[in-house]
Amino acid sequence: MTGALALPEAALGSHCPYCALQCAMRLVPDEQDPTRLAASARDFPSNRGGMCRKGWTAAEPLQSPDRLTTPLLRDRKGATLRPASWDEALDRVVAGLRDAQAKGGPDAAAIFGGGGLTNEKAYLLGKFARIGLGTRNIDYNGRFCMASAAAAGTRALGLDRGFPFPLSDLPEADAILIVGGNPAETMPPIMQYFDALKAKGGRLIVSDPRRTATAEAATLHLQPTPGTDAALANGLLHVAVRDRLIDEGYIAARTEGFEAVRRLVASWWPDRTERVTGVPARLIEQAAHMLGEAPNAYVLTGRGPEQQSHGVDNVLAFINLALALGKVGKLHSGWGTFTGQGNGQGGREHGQKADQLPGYRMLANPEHRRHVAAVWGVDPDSLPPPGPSAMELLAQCGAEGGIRALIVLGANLLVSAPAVGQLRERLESLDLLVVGDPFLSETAAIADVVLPVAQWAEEEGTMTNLEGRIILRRRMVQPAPGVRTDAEIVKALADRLGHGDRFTAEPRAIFEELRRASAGGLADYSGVTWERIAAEDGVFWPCPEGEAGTPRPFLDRFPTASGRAKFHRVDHRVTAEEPDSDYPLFLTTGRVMAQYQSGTQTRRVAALNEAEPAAFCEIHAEMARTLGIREGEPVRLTSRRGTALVRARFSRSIRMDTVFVPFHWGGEACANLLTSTYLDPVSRIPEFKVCAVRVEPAGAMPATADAAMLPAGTAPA
Ligand SMILES: Nc1nc2c(c(=O)[nH]1)N[C@H]1C(S)=C(S)[C@@H](COP(=O)(O)OP(=O)(O)OC[C@H]3O[C@@H](n4cnc5c(=O)[nH]c(N)nc54)[C@H](O)[C@@H]3O)O[C@H]1N2
Ligand SMILES: Nc1nc2c(c(=O)[nH]1)N[C@H]1C(S)=C(S)[C@@H](COP(=O)(O)OP(=O)(O)OC[C@H]3O[C@@H](n4cnc5c(=O)[nH]c(N)nc54)[C@H](O)[C@@H]3O)O[C@H]1N2
Ligand code: SF4
Ligand SMILES: [Mo]
Repeated sequence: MTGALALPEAALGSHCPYCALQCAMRLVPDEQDPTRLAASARDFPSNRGGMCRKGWTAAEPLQSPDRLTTPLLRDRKGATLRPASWDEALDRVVAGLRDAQAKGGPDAAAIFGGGGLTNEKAYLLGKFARIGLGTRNIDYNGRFCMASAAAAGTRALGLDRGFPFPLSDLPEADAILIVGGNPAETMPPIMQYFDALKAKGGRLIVSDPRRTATAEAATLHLQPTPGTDAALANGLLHVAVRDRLIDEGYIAARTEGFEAVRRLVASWWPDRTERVTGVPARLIEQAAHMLGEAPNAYVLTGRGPEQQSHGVDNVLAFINLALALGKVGKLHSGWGTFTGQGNGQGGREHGQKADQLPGYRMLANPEHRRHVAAVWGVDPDSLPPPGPSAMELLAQCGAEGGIRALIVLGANLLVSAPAVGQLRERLESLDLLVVGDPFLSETAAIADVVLPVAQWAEEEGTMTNLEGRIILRRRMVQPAPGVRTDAEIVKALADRLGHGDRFTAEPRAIFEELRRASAGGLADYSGVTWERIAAEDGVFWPCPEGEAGTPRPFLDRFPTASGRAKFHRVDHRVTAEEPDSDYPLFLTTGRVMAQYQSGTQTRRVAALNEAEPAAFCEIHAEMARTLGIREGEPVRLTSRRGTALVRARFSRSIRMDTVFVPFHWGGEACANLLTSTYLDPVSRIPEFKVCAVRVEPAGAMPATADAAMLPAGTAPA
């Protein structure tokens, strides 16, 4: 591919393929090598011309010699993958789906989607599962990501929208509390808003067990024990009540259920909160005052408190705090969550979630089923019931009477799901595993059929960013020869299954159908058109037909039955797996700036690999010394699930009882060999942020554990 191949629309630009900030950019000829394309930032209300290193290098995977350009087939288990034609591959998939359903019923076929897929593709996957396959088994990797925040937002405020305000509102506040989010590494251009806040005298408070780059930028850093977020929130609210920082007028006018919370937090005295969280009482009081005395303030949560076996409670506890201070549903104040994946927001609104139909309608609601069935032209009774969540779906793979055939589009489970050692066995025991991916990911490498899909800049569609702003992904280059879009794959499968007349692969036509299916739902997109998106720099949902869109949905009322926000009485509960004498340290996992998710894309970019070549274990230097570990040397981490090998990286600022491993690598360095499968009872999110490990010097390091960059055409270990 060369720069000359860019389509005319490339001049208008698109958005970065990675995180939910969706920085606006375009593809331009590379200055050093004009035969190649490079990414260039463009101005847009959310990123304001900013991009991070991943965005600047995002053109590289498009031009990678490593990308798949032909389907691959495995003739039998144990055989190697061989190239095949699209017809042969699709026929094999359909035969496998039919066979699985003949033996095990409709639910023996399953789909696993992704929060990086466009709205159109998320919609299509949900529709294909329900009326193409008739299975209830569909869920997606957003379950690993946004599920706790989504459940908490819905329960407390009546709506699940990551930031219910535009980013540009942030600096207008006087204080911001970030709980377990590290935007300095995960969404760097957002830092300009926090910098602007501080420049005008506002305060930034960060709660994170590590002294992250974000914590470095804060006015005040609280360093809680992993898994104690609800206790910290209750302690902060205790001080706010005691010192009369709460807004009784607001509580009376706009909320319900405060008295039970007031009684609960009465016993969360600062010294008790200090004993549970490890955060000094003095800092708890200081933080409560900074936030409570600010006329306007935001409380923002990230994956830290959310990816826990009580992630929903943690978020609800922080929403309680924001509500009691009178800070939600008014201009320049609020609660928000940093949505993660590129389309983490839209991907959870249009039906690839186990219990949902498009427009945030629910499969369990007869009224909702009728509406969507009418758009699809099917009998509402023919729609399957809600299915199991991601981890529960995966647990059924290959099990007796369970799932026999699984299609994965937009996820790399063998790096990103918890307890991957055990998961690998389950995926290998399927009759048919199909993976659609631009690259041979770790999961694709064990599939029976691998389908080469087009990349972001080769397709069009809409995405919904972390602000709830619906934006346009433009096609900027011709697809590489041999690849197909996910929508084309779904359409081809539907054709072969005899349902072709109900499906199209044309993104714009899918969007028109999505508009109708979502009309009247919570996530109403019926007033959104591609022309409006282009003309207005995006449109905020909900946007019913004929309306302007909703940048700030809670200003007048909350979309709950009573119109009021709801407090929830949530107490601290200990984490599912506390350290003990065999596994004495907390392991927490997360991200580094230069790598994205399972690394399928960013581990193929030279500059990113140079910056962050391999996984590591961040450990306090004092703790390392007592364990006989030397800086940069290999260490073995062991949990009840397995063992991982990475290099030690010393820190003087992480908690002594906690180590951190980023999860972007597979093989022996995969953090998810260690993590547990405990789930939150409501959101069913896995507890990625807390488990117990032992850390020891490992002696020699196998070469494979350091092999971050994958040479062309190789399957990762
Ligand atoms: N560079 C980069 N950027 C990304 C991504 C990426 O892979 N790479 N992924 C995108 C996606 S999908 C997501 S979901 C977002 C995630 O964005 P973030 O939520 O900002 O990222 P994480 O690193 O997962 O976790 C945030 C912080 O939680 C802290 N933490 C760990 N345990 C606890 C705890 O018990 N309590 C508290 N309060 N904090 C804790 C960790 O130390 C970590 O610094 O990033 C998006 N952006
Ligand atoms: N230990 C630990 N594990 C975690 C987390 C953590 O903090 N700690 N975070 C969790 C979170 S928040 C998330 S979001 C998940 C993400 O985990 P994954 O779902 O594994 O993330 P990605 O690497 O984005 O996987 C997307 C895959 O789809 C491919 N792909 C990209 N675009 C397309 C497309 O348009 N179509 C198709 N078919 N494929 C495409 C990519 O090449 C890649 O292989 O990881 C979770 N796992
Ligand atoms: S990865 Fe996120 S922050 Fe970085 S350029 Fe892309 S959209 Fe922007
Ligand atoms: Mo995520």
